[in-house]
Amino acid sequence: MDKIYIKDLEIYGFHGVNQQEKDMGQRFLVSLELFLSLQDAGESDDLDKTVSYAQVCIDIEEEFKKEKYDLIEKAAEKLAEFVLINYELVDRVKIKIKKPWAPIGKPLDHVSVEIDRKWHTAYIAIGSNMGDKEKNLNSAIELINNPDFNRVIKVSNFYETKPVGYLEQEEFLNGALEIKTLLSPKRLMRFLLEKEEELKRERIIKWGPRTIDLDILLYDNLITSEEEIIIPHPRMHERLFVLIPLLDIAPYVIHPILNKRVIELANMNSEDGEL
Ligand code: PH2
Ligand code: MG
Ligand code: MG
Repeated sequence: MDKIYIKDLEIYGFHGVNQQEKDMGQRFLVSLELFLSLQDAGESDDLDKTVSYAQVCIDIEEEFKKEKYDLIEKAAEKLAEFVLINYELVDRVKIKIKKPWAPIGKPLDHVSVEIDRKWHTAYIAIGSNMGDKEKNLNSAIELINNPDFNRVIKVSNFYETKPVGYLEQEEFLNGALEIKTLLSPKRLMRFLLEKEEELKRERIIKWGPRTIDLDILLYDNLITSEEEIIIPHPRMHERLFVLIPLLDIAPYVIHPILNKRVIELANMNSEDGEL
């Protein structure tokens, strides 16, 4: 991937655990690696096709001085978020913050932290079979599209589906979303659980009626083996109520364990399945 480097931008800031650092401030050196394709700009010689490093320096300085954090870890995290949210062409960023004059009374060249952050692509299944189902799905989509860290990119059609598993319940309305997210899988899962709570989901019967169910299906090409968060979703490949909506928005996306496209998984199920 192409990159723009900004090395050791000097910024006077006020981050530090010691009160003296917050009061007096000190010089920091901030380095960035912006990952973006430079090919269009290289061909056209047009600044609008890339990111102005001059503008990044101005913006980064302002952002860095806005708050006084205890930790350079926090300052780095905030800068990474700022860059990914405000520069649409940048999909990954590395931020390094050096503190060459940290007041620790020891001779050292500098202390520093470096972090590497990017937009991830995730697919989410949404379902409801209580109350105003369509309204529940639309409310969930609105809540998921949190501008601080998520972007809903694609929304499937909604499909009425017969309950699978526990049968004595109303029909479902099911859909699927493609999102870009800055959240890790665990944080994304926690975030979705919070949104389920907000939409008053009550967990009474396993696989039973619910106002809203939000499940992570895929997250980049990630394969996890933890029990709390299993990705890809362990049953997605055998559920038409997941695959049919997913087919609308991601027919050629590949299931990283089965190594099959969504369209192939849907075909494998549709011979005997019904929606
Ligand atoms: N969700 C379940 C169990 N059964 N059936 C349909 N049709 N749609 C669902 O979303 C669904 C289900 C567990 O999450
Ligand atoms: Mg579910
Ligand atoms: Mg669920």
